[in-house]
Amino acid sequence: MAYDNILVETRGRVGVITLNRPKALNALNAALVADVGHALDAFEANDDIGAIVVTGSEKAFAAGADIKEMASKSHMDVYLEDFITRGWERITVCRKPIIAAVAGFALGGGCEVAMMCDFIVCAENAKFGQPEINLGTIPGAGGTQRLPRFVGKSKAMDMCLTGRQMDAQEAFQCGMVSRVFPTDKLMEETLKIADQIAAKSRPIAMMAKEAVNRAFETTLAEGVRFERRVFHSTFGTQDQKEGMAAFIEKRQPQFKHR
Ligand code: DAK
Repeated sequence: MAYDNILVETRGRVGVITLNRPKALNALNAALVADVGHALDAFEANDDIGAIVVTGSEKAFAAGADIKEMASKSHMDVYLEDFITRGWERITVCRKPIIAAVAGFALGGGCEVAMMCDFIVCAENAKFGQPEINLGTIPGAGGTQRLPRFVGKSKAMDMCLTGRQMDAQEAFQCGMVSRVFPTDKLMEETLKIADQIAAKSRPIAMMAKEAVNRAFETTLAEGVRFERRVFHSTFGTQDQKEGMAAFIEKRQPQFKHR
């Protein structure tokens, strides 16, 4: 299917969504967010897809929600229509592993979308920020909640209160991103990571993702109990039998994704 605001392609077992509103630095309007949701639904339904990458252009992952779309709305407009809430958190309920590959600006809603993914890798030219305070508002898609979980309270406060941008090196040092690549190698390197993940057992990768994400939503004791139950359940899969047999027989596993 063709979309107006994103490009969608399949690279082996990896689904790639490229945000594509170049004239607006990929500002996230309602139509773009709906396109992303639709593409994610399709990748989730496709058994041949084991991992998903969300990326933008070399200049911008996304420069935030579309300011021109929201500037004139009143409080009653945004409250009554539950402004742009629908669709925005679609990434967070994606069950397959999803990587944000960020080059250029990831600001406001752009930074929030990246943080909704399972992890972020970035190019050397990446810039992260929550500049909403400069517009007289605050982050609205999880920035005040996910940023402290990524980088800790001090830096999250610094970012949300000053609206400043953080470069790739700082993002790497504080744990915002897991890896930094030369800008022209970002997609090549991200696809290698996504390929690696997509080659694992799909249900087991989904379980691992669910377990890590649980760490951010519960106590340590509950999280460890959850992990234990999921760990036990992996022994009910064909892929655990295959994975361990392959190790013992000194060969590569042939996962059946069951
Ligand atoms: N919205 C609309 N258009 C944007 C845009 C944005 N966020 N960012 C850039 N553009 C447009 C510019 O207006 C310009 O268009 P023309 O004037 O040429 O028509 C074009 O993109 C190129 O931008 P610049 O000329 O400004 O390019 P520069 O390289 O000089 O500067 C920049 C790049 C990224 C530093 C600058 O464009 C900038 O500061 N952009 C705004 C960044 C920002 O403030 N982002 C936060 C927006 S607020 C929610 C969900 C999400 C949100 C809230 C609620 N719910 C679910 C409830 C999110 C809110 C936000 O993200």
